[in-house]
Amino acid sequence: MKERILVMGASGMVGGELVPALRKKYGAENIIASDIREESEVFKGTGPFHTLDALDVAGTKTLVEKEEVSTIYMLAGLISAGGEKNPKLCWDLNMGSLRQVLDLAVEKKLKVFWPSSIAAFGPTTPRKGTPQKTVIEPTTIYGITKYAGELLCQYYNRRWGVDVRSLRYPGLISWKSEPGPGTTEYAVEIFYGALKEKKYTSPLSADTYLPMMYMDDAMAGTLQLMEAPGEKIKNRMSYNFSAISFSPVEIAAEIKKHIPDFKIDYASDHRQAIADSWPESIDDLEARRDWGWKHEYDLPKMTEMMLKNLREKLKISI
Ligand code: AKB
Repeated sequence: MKERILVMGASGMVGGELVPALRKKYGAENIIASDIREESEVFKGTGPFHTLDALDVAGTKTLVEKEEVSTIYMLAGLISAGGEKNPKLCWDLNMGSLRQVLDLAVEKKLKVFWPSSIAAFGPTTPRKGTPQKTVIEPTTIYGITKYAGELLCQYYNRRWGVDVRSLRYPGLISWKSEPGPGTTEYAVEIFYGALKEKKYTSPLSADTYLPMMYMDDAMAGTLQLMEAPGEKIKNRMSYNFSAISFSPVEIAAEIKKHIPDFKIDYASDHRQAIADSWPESIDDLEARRDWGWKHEYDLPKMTEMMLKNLREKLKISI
């Protein structure tokens, strides 16, 4: 059967990479992007786009029927720092959009991808090499929606056989779209600071380690998960998904190898407490074992790619 894919919440950082990757793989006309926001400049004009509120149950159903959609990637939602500013909206949007997509998946036999996050973990989780199954007591509203959402995915799979698949994304590092209001996003902002002003003030302390991944790896892993035969997907909550782990001082040192006069200073803000509640590194053995996940980008390779691509995008020659 021909894949017809709807990407909801497509104008954010993940959609900016996922939509072009899916269009390349399955043909532009088969990938329908939607968002309540404007169409992302990254993929504008490269295929179908519809303005859609991810909470609009009737509108989503009409679009799915009209476009004969077989798979939904549900990316809409508020992330950590943005969620703390508006906890009610974070809960309503993150849970409501997932729930309506899962209900539609039951009715229309759709396949679903939904991203969870390392934010599902909390301060009582072991912080180094966090295992797949462990204590999970998130303290941010975003993390609470992620853990509740994981359980909801598993419930819909067990109860109605919905083919829903999920990854616990670490901090994703991408040059194509602007970063959203998150915590790991400092590791994207730092490149803009380095190239535009040769300086950056980190909102996290020098030694705050967090799990991170270059976006090309994240997209490769996401497509690999979605294409894996159903019997290989042993986990219907969300897979631990990991590549690298570094601190602000380490990424700054890596950037300095390319821009020797780059300077970093530190002024921890509200994001520090969020980061301190999350793991430093993740054990993703089950993803590697079940469906063959492996990453390609380490810190030096990711830094090189970010600087090269952002220099071209921002037309900066340093
Ligand atoms: C955030 O920092 O809020 C996100 C995430 C790790 O889910 N990037």
